[in-house]
Amino acid sequence: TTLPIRRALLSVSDKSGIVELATALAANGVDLISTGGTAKTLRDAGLPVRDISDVTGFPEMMDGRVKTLHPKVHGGLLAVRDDAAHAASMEEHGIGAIDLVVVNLYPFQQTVAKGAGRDEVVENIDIGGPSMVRSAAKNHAYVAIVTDPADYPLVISGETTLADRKRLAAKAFALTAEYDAAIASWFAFADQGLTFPDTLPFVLKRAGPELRYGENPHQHAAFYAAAGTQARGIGQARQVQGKALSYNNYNDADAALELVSEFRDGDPACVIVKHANPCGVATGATLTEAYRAAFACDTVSAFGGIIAVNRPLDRATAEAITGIFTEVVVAPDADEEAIALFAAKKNLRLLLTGELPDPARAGLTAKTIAGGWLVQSRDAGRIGLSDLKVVTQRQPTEQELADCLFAWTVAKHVKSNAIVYAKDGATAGVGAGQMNRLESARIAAWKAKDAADKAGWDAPRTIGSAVASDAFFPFADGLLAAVEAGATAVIQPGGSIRDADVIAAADEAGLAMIFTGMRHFRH
Ligand code: 93A
Repeated sequence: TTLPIRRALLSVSDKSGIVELATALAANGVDLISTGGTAKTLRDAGLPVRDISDVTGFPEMMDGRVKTLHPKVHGGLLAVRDDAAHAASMEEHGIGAIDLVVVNLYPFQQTVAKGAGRDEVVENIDIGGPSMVRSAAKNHAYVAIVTDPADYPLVISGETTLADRKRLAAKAFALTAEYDAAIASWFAFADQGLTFPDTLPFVLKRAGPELRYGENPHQHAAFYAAAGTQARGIGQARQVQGKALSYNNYNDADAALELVSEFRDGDPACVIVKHANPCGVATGATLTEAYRAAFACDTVSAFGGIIAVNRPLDRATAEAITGIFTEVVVAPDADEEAIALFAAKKNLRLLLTGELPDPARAGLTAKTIAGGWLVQSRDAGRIGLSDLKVVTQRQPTEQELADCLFAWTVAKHVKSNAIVYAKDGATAGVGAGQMNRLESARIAAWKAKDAADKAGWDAPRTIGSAVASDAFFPFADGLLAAVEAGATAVIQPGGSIRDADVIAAADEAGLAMIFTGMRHFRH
C-alpha cells in the first residue's frame, strides 16, 4: 500500500512552500506537471516542469477558466490502476497516470472578506481545482491529494502510504465541502441580504480546542464556527492569560460582550454577568467608576462573574476588579500596567477582543430543539428617541428619560421575564428569567433593597429610579410593584389589551411612562 510517486500535478494559488516541495520531488525522480502561474514559479526556480497544456493538447483558455478540465487530467486521476479495462482506456487515449495532486484553490473566502465586487468574487470561484481535488480524493487508493502546505512533508519522500492517502482524502473532501458552503452562503446572504433559504449552507468547523466539559462535567463540548466566515466575538478574542475557557465561560463572556457593545459609542461602561444574565451594569465618567457602580448593584452575584468593559482596560480599573474573584474579563484592549497587574491572578482570564462588534449588525442566531435548529435573525433592534411615545400625563424628566433608555438597553440582554431598575446610569436591581413579570419586578426590587442593606445605604436605589420591562405589562400589578419599589418612570413596549388599565395606574401613581413599540424577549 506504499506507492511511489512517478508523476505529480502541481496547481496552487498560494505558492508558499511549493518550490521546496517541487525541488524535493524532482530530486526523487518525480515528473512535474503544472498550470500557468505555478509552472512559471517552478521554472523561475530552475526546476524541470511540463505545462498542463502540453499534457491536454489544449491551451489554457478563457482567462484560465479552462486549464485542467480535461480527460487527460481526470482520466489520469480517476483510473483504477489494476483494472484491465481502465488500463486499456488509458493506453487507447494516451492518458498517463498521475500519482500526486498538490492543489490549493482560488482564494474565494479571502476575496469576499476583502469586500471585492461581484465580478471579482465570481471569478474566484475555483472550478478546475476542486474537480481535481475530488477526483484525486475519490481515487485515494492510488492517488495522494495534498491541499494544505502543512502536509507537504507527508509526500516529500516521493512515496505515499495508504493511511496517509486516506487521511489526505478526508481532509480534501472537508475542504471542498467548506469551499462550496462558503460559495453557497455568499449567494444566500451577501447577494440578497438576509434570507432563509431552503438549505442553510454552513459547515461548522471546530474553532478551538475540545473543552474540558460542557455545561456540566458529564457533558462534552467544543466551540465551532461557520467555516469560511470571519471569526468574531469571543471566538476570535486574544486570551492574554489564565486557564482555558470553559463552555460556561464562552456563554457568559459572549453575553457580556454583546451587552457592553451596546455602549460602544457612549461613556465608559461596565457589565458584570453571571449565568448569562447581567447582575450589574453601569456607565461612568471613568471605567473605574463604571465598574464600581456595576459592582454595587449586586456585590453577592458579582463573585466569580464575567466582566466586560467598552474601553481599553486601565490599571485603576484592573486594580478595582481584583478586589474580588472574577472568572473572565473581556475588554477591547488593555494597557501594559493592567496586564501586569492581572498577571499575579493566575485564575483570571483576560480576553482582548479588539474593536467591539456593531450591536446593530445583521446576523443569525440558532438554538437547537429535538430534531433541528430554530434559526432567526439576531435581535439587532435598537430604539431611538423618535420611536418613543410618552403615554402618561406626566413627561419624563431628562434624567428619567436617560435612565429609561439605559434600563431598556440592559433589559434587552436579560432573560425574560426581564425587569430592570436603573438610576443615574447604573442598574439598581435586575429581575431575570421568572415565569411571570410580577415576580421579576418583585425580585429586582428585593435585590435592590438587599444591596442597600448590605451597603448600609439609607434607601434602596430603586427610589426615584426608572424601570424597564422587556415586554408589556399584561396587568397593572407588575407596574404597581415597581411603584412600590419607588420607581418614578417606566419604559416598556406597550401593546397589551389592558394598556389602558396600566396607563391609568401609572397616571394614578404620578409616573411617567414611555412605550417603545419594540419587544425584547430573550429565552
Ligand atoms: O479557473 S479554474 O476553475 N479552471 C481550471 O481548469 C483550473 N485548474 C486549476 N481554476 C483552475 N485551477 C486553479 O488554478 C487551481 O485550483 C489553483 O488555485 C490555480 C493555480 O493557477 P496557476 O498555476 O496558473 O497560478
